[in-house]
Amino acid sequence: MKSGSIAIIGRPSSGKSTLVNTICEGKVSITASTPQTTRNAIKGIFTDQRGQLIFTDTPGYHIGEKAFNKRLQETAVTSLSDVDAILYVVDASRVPGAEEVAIIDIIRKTRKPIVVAINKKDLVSGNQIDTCKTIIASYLNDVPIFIISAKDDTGIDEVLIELFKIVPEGSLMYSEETFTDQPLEFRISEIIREKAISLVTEEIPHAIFVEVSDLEYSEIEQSVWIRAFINVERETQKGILIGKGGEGIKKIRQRAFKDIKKIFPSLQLHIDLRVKVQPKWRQNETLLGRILS
Ligand SMILES: Nc1nc2c(ncn2[C@@H]2O[C@H](COP(=O)(O)OP(=O)(O)OP(=O)(O)O)[C@@H](O)[C@H]2O)c(=O)[nH]1
Ligand SMILES: [Mg+2]
Repeated sequence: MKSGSIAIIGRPSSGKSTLVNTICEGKVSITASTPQTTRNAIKGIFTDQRGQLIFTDTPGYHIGEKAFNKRLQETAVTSLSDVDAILYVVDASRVPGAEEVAIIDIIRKTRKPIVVAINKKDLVSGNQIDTCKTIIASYLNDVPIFIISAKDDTGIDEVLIELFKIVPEGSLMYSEETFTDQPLEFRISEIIREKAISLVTEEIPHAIFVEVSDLEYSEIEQSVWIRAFINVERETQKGILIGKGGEGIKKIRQRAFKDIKKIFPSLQLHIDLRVKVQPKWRQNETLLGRILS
């Protein structure tokens, strides 16, 4: 039996979280078309007869000087230190640039086994894939490269075969049914953030963070009661999220309700969602420490 850990790293929006969800067959990590969606190191667990692969999804590696970006970078890089292998996800639909070079430099320095997955095969031409592969291979010539679509679940079996070759013999770290180890409050807050992000554009997705303030079970009523705050940086952003006549917040609540219900299928679910303004939270080191830990 094999058992090991793998960090997934790559540029923002390359499809890391989509890939971890496809592999682990569950909603491990939220996804969005806007970059810098993932903000924490998030574990997704895959188990079959071969053994167990424990993936860490990381924030997209983005070169930036702001405190917020630096913390995300740090989370991604720190995740590389404790793993048996690194799965580097490259977006085939974008020409490799400075960020790829920076990532390649970092992962090479770890001296850990690297596997490359060039993603979004479904989006691009064969030529584009070849160009991308040639560029990546010129930097990482001794590394296996696979072409996949995380969205369509193609090419991923080959990646798993390669990863199982690399990880050591060992016993299962998690039970077979476990696909993530995230605390419940965190999972719920992330689902709500995903639904809020999907309603807004430009800078607003980055200005959102969600906190669950109450989570109460009632044995008698067989129910769970959740109160959560969607925090934004400005009054105008609050207005946009709430929407005309509360339409926006209603949509977020309905969409989040559907996903959160899957976590509590047999309980009655109550969700109380509020929007709050936390000016400049991305510059507040104490808050960042709490949110991005
Ligand atoms: N067409 C296509 N789209 C994909 C594929 N994989 C991911 N996407 C899309 O790419 C966008 C980004 O996906 P994510 O999984 O959130 O990317 P990420 O690398 O986790 O992004 P960050 O967390 O911001 O670093 C989403 O709109 C996904 O639906 C794929 O294989 N094909
Ligand atoms: Mg992500």
